[in-house]
Amino acid sequence: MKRALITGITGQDGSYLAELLLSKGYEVHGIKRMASSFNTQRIDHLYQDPHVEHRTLILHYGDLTDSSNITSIIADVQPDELYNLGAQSHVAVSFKLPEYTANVNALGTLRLLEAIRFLGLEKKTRFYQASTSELYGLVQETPQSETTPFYPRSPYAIAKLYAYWTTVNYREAYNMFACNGILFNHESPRRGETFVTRKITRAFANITQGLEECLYIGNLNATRDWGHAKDYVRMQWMMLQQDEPKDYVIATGTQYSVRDFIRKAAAGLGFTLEFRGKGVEETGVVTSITDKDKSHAVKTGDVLVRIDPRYFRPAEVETLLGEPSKARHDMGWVPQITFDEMVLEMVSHDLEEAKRYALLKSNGYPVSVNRE
Ligand code: NDP
Ligand code: GDR
Repeated sequence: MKRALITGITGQDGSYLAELLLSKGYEVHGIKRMASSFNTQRIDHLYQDPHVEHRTLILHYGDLTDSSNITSIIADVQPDELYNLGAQSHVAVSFKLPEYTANVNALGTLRLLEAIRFLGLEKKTRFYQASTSELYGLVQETPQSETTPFYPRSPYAIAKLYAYWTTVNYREAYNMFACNGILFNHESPRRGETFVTRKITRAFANITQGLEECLYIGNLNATRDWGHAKDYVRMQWMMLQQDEPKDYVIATGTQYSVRDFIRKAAAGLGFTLEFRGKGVEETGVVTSITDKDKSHAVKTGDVLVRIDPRYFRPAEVETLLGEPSKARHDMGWVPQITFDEMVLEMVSHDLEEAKRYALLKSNGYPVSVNRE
């Protein structure tokens, strides 16, 4: 039985990867952070009682900022595969928390690799680093492939650049099986609520149920290459099954704007939006209702989208488009879930959630719809 250790198991990707590895018969260990309340919602369906013998999912308290903790977990687990998915992963937040972001995302990666080396596990433990299309930042060529030069544009991306090169360096210096997956944006119903896609699908679902009135958003013109997290974690596993450690771009090769995503999400909920005005005055106005049942609190003429400059970033990554042919060529990887299917899955999920909240509210229970 192979043993895997996942940092960031409580996050979007960690939860899907844990599911995948369990389905393949792995013993899965995950690092979860201490929090004042439970933060394991995404993996609760996988939870195994610690009093049961022969568990296949085991959680360890830990933090990427704590070297001794990291080293002792790796020493205990002796993993065959280590997936480093843990990070302060929000680009906008990294401008507010630059030092912490560097500590977790850059030094956290160094701590893991150094622990593997220090413990003499270089030949045993295969290492996956969650690298990112944010490394391309101010893009130097389009589409972006493994050979495109990097130009990071945020404390997040700069910290990830350090982690990227540390991974390459440990591979070259110590002959470790260490690779970078340069993943473009990937989403799902488990996406964090403050990333733009989930923010949109949640807000619109809430609006249809009368729980919110308007979506406040930043840069509508940003374009991204959005895929589905399930497809991308499959690729993370595939990379560690290769004969040689290599770095790969993982993307769909298709690009949409934030505005496109908004229109698609609206359509999934049964209304059509038209954008009017320019700059910070731009608004999204409902022009038709295609399905009255689905969108009963939405009326033609409602202004459902407004710009709020607080969501603009000090330095923006305007456009990203990936070129995943190396992954397709070497491993036969192709994404299976389309953009349209993904948006629909996200709006359907959030609509169900909004309906539950609306039911609670109508029965007098307090409901708070957090938004940032
Ligand atoms: P999430 O933000 O959903 O998950 C991040 C995980 O890291 C959570 O489990 C979080 O714990 C954990 N974490 C945060 N800080 C620490 C810390 N100090 N010590 C230990 N763990 C910590 O991210 P995703 O699942 O979306 O992404 C996974 C990885 O892939 C990240 O490294 C991200 O930067 C990278 N990435 C993501 C892409 C995407 O589009 N999703 C694209 C490219 C790269 P908690 O639950 O307690 O907050
Ligand atoms: P990103 O994802 O920064 O690409 O990082 P995010 O969804 O936060 O932003 C995508 C684009 O949308 C624009 N935008 C907004 N973003 C947020 N969060 N909130 C808004 O209100 C809003 N309005 C417009 C942003 O400016 C940006 O251009 C994600 C993270 O998962 C990283 O960890 C990962 O490395 C990259 O994807 C690839």
